[in-house]
Amino acid sequence: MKLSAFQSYLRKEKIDLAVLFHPDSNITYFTQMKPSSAISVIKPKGADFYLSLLDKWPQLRGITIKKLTKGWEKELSNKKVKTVGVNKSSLSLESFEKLQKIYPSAKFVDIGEEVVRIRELKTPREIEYTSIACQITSDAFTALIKELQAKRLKTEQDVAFFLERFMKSKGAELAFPTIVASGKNSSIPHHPTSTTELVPGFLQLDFGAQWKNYCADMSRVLYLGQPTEQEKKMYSKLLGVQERTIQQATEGVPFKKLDEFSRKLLEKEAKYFVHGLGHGVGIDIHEHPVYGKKNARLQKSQVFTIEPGIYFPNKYGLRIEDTLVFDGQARILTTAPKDLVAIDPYK
Ligand SMILES: [Mn+2]
Repeated sequence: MKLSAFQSYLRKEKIDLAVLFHPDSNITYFTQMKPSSAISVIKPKGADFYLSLLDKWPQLRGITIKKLTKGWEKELSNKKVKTVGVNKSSLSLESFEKLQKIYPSAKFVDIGEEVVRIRELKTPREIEYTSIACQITSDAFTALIKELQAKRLKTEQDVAFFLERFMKSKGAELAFPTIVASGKNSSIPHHPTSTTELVPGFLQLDFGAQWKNYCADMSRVLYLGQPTEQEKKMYSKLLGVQERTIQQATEGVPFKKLDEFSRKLLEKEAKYFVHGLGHGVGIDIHEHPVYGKKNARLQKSQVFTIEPGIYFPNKYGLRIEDTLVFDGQARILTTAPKDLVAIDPYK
């Protein structure tokens, strides 16, 4: 993607080269592939990406692909190099110690923060890939409703398999392990999908497709059986909070403000909102913008989620989540309907 933007940063900061080790999603960002193993050496001019023979080598402008051999340390070794960029948040101590031997005169600086800043603003192509991932995710949800109405699914795992099979059959990968939580299980935000039979009550879903390495993230809620008035009220309150928070997503608004706004609207239920309002989405399911960070503001070309949730211990939980892009206004990419659908009768 924006390799040249990163290279101008290296020039400006007088960094001789930056070395990235697999696994590091920045390698996927620059190569648009997921290698089995890789070392990337990016210089102010040019870049060498060492890949193994296990993967198909991509053809990339401005990047020379070389074979990753056992002798890579020798090949890279250079006593003259003065400044080496590394990604602190992903580099292992083992790899770092190797780098110290390869570049004995170098000082090491973190370039991770800069790549994060570059990745935070998506190109039109990245937005296109994310939109496709979100469309497949939304379509899977619509198909699921029909499948549940036909009573073909018995367990949480059945539901997860249905969604995953649907998304994969469209050529997508999964952005993260699908969460399906039936009844009381929904009170745990990250409930591990199990072989538990579906029970009457709320059915919480949190899932996403991945299209050409770009993730979608969506949460929806269904109801098996007939919801009580109280349950309906709680659902529509949360949906109102989610929609009104999206309306506040205007240019330059601090993400912290959006988070506070949604908590205010939740009133006495705010204490059951046990996680942040959302996160950036891209190659990583969680990336920048990070809402808790000071000065994190909504900008054009960011892709992000809005996902308020409330979790009543031992009763049930609800979370409604969309992936959005900001292009002057907040546009919802996960277009699946949000009105509560009750699937009845359901035992
Ligand atoms: Mn999310």
